Amino acid sequence: MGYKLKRKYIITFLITSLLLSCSSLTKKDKDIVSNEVIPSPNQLKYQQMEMVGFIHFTVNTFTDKEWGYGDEKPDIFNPSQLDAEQWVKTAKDGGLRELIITTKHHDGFCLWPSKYTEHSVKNSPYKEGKGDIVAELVNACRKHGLKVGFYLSPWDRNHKDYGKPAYIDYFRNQLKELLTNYGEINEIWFDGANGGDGYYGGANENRKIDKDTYYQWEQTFALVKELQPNILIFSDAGPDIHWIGNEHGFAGRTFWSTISSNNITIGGSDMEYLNIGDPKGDKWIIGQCDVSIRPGWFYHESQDSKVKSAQELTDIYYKSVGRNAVLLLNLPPDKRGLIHENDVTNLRIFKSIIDETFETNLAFNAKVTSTNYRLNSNYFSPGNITDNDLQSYWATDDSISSSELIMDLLEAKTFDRILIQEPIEFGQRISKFRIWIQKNNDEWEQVAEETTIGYKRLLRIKSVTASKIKIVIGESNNSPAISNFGLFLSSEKEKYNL
Ligand code: FUL
Repeated sequence: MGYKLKRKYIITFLITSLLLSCSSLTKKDKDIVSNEVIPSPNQLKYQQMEMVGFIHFTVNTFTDKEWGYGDEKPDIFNPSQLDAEQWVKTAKDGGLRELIITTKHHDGFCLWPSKYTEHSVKNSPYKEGKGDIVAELVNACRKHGLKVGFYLSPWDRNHKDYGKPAYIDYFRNQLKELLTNYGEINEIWFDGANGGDGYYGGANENRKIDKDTYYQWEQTFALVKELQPNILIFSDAGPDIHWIGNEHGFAGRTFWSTISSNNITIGGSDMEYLNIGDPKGDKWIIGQCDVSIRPGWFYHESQDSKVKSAQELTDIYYKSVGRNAVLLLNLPPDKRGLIHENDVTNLRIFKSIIDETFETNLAFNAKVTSTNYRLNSNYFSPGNITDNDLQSYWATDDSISSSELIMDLLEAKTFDRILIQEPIEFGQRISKFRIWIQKNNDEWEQVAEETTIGYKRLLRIKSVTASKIKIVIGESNNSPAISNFGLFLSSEKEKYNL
């Protein structure tokens, strides 16, 4: 009896300790969050996708224009070999995790058979008016595991009521169609172009709107969230994802995912402010870097030789994903309804550069020591940054705002790319850091000095060979934390144009 009782006692003791330690870990995590501005779970998932894509396609593809006037005849829209699966496979092979389609651009032509207008694919020769390109994209995305996003231009140069209250009803009716008939939609994209000249049902005039009052965005956003509770709304001022302030695909070298809601207005925000963010911001809004693989957003045959090279795309990657933002890369289908061969090739080479570069983390399992770690608990120990696991992280005690981590690689390694990630579920904190290396002697040499990190920071340095690395965190808004660190050697392909 004595033995059985003892065994029961030991098992109960072990289970209780396990439960206690689990709950105390959760408590530790909660404790570190404090009252900071943090991303929603959906924003976190979106940021982790890193790269998404745009499909710009409409009557402009056939008229060789960037902005259609709104008087285009639907019968010019006639792609001969449209294959949405080719778009999706191209995007997926290029590392893009979502595709956002221009369901309606400024010209007002709808890629789906909207029942609220005749200006759509239903009056085009495409599939004898029975086509629905939005549905084709959605189906292809579902089949290949990509998320879907819709671009719906608020400005409509075709509609007779644009500029009047009746147009807002039309716009919302279209939103209802798009957000109820195509299943779960991950993102809705509202651009900031706001009125000007257009066809407007034959009026052919200039119409100005008051960007602050006309669209009544608050109600429109509420409608969007009511129809799709998990959707993320993009505009140049959020509320979930914001424009980065340029169309080159570059986030600021300093970039905060927080921003102050008082300083942003849809269609009228300071572009530099959007490009840098604000460490004192009261809202977490993801920065999104939109850029086209070609000079234009729509396909133009004259630009077939001007497709961005794999090396240019790689540079954009470092200036977007590598600066704590999400890259939104546009791949415009041509008149056939296919993504052109040149775009497909360059995107594929770009992806191979990224894959080859980040294949082997030379800091994996490196021994790490730090001047401080929270509560001296293993849960927050510095070794968590070299375990290639985003869930585990190093953090300091609350009173600390600067700190040092030293990594011992155990042998000399050659690298030219550095990765650092903060566990942003606890907010974005670090505002100044430096990286030092130690070669074979005892001397430390500084190789980088930067400001923000956020979800992901990638640094390009000249190639060095070192056995010890030091991260010195100079300033932080709150006790610093790092989830991941990596050292890599860039792909040879990045160095020359293929
Ligand atoms: C802008 C539009 O005016 C461009 O044509 C393009 O669609 C870009 C992504 O957004 O606001």
